[in-house]
Amino acid sequence: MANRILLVNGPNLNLLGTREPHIYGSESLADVEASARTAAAAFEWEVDAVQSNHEGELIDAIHAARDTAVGIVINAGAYTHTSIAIRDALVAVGLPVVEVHLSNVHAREEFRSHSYISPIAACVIVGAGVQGYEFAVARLARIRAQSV
Ligand code: CA2
Repeated sequence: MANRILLVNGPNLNLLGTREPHIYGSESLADVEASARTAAAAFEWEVDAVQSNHEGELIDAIHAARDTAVGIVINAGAYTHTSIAIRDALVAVGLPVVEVHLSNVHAREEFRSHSYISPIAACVIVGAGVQGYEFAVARLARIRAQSV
């Protein structure tokens, strides 16, 4: 059985650590991915990590996970608030989804409080910074353990 999870990071998250540290912290995308890999290793999982600024590339990665992964951790960035296509892709693959946001989106502009992903996610984690990705991996592991 698959022992991999897909970690998806959306637009502009490649810039993590370079600007707006008061909102997103000072850690880089590489740090985020390393944290997720460390958390996943505790469950003997590996992480396939993708970051893209292009909606279609994110959708292609989600589709590919259908045959390779047991779950998806996703921070879709601003596509969270706009993309029915990413939501549909997540539903189509049928894997458990944990949605993560570094910042507390509910304490920011009103448009960030709406997510197309949250209604189809098994869990939503906001405002925990990079640690949120570790929580997300642990949550996926619990969901997985309860489903087998
Ligand atoms: O809080 C989050 O994780 C967000 O998903 C981040 C998105 C934002 O559009 C969502 O509303 C909340 C934006 C990521 C932008 O990342 C940057 C990092 C450093 C410098 C500039 C942008």
